[in-house]
Amino acid sequence: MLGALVQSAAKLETIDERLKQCRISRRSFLVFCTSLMVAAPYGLALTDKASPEAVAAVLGKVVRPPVIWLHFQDCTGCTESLLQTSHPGFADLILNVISLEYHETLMAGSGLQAKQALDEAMQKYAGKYIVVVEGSIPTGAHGTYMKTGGRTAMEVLADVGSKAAAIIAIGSCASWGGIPSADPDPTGAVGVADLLPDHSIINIPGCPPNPYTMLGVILQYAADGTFPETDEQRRPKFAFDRDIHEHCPRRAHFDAGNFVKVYGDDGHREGWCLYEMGCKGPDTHAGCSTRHFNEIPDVWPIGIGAPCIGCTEKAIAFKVPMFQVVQLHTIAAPPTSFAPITTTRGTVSPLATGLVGLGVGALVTGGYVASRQFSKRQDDDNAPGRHTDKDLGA
Ligand code: FSX
Ligand code: SF4
Ligand code: F3S
Repeated sequence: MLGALVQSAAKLETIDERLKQCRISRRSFLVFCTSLMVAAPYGLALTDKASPEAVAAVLGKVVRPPVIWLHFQDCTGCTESLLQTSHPGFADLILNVISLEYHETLMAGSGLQAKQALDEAMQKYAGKYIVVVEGSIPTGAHGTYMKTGGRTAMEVLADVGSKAAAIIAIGSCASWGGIPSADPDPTGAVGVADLLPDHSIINIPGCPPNPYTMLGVILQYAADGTFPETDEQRRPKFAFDRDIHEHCPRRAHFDAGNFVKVYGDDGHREGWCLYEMGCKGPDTHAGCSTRHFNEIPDVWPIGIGAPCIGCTEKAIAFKVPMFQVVQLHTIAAPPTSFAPITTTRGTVSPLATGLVGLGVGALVTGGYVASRQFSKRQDDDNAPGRHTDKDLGA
């Protein structure tokens, strides 16, 4: 594969010709490739080992897949988030990478005109188009909570989905029900896979999802007709295989026991850990902590001082109360459960730690920090409203 890439890279005139045929400028394509492809494993493999030109050579072969984009019970935040990207811009995506045949929010047509556009696209590209679904599907009262063109959302999905090559469920609503499915779930909201379990479906949850996850998935599909590897919830592993907590910039504060207690307190102003404010980062798989939104550093929930609400997790988002602390299943508990410490608070001198050398020094320093935390936590545990590990079942 790599050999083929390098060979193609040597023939840049051919790539240019191809790009010209597709009406894509080489510069925008390279910017597009390098900025976007780092998101997908496919892209990672390429950008890791090959030059941008080589990446462009592969992507020069892109056959723009026809896309039909359906809206059900949603807030349009998923489309909004995608519209805010600039590397590539949404225009690049829909003009150069995919062929957007139908999108209820963006299309100029409405009513009969829109219905005709949908019918024509389904007929022309039967078996070849991708359906992107945004929003949950109401199933209560036989689906009568939502109708478009006289058909329920369930009927529209069954019809459009039946002739699709693949379906991308974008956002938590389309993935499993999202906000509309929150208790008491009056409309019986479900996700796409609940209704079409045997279809080729990839879920990109998030409320809204990170646009680069969506772009990475679409670009891989456009490049070679495959989807990235997914986990048991059909989420692409490249974006959902780690939890937020693993790469959170506030993790050092978690480990040191520095927790925000109230919004606006000194810890909050200092950027301390939001665990005690209900942050679901330790139990939430998503890439937000490393891939911020809309190319602006720190634009993601924790980056702006709000706890993660676990919007990508079916079992958490809109089910677990916002301020409830999560149990720590897979990671070390906060410092209270470190091994017993024998040093007393404040007794380890810098001179002593210097004398015993680096390795032992690290241990002692760890013990010192932990002992401080231990006594600090004991104080805190007695504070009104404090959750202890015992309360949490840890
Ligand atoms: Fe749902 Fe999309 Fe949440 Fe909104 O439209 S995933 S409510 S941010 O954006 O469907
Ligand atoms: Fe970051 Fe939340 Fe983990 Fe604290 S609990 S380190 S804020 S992910
Ligand atoms: Fe959602 Fe948490 Fe990321 S709320 S956007 S998964 S930080």
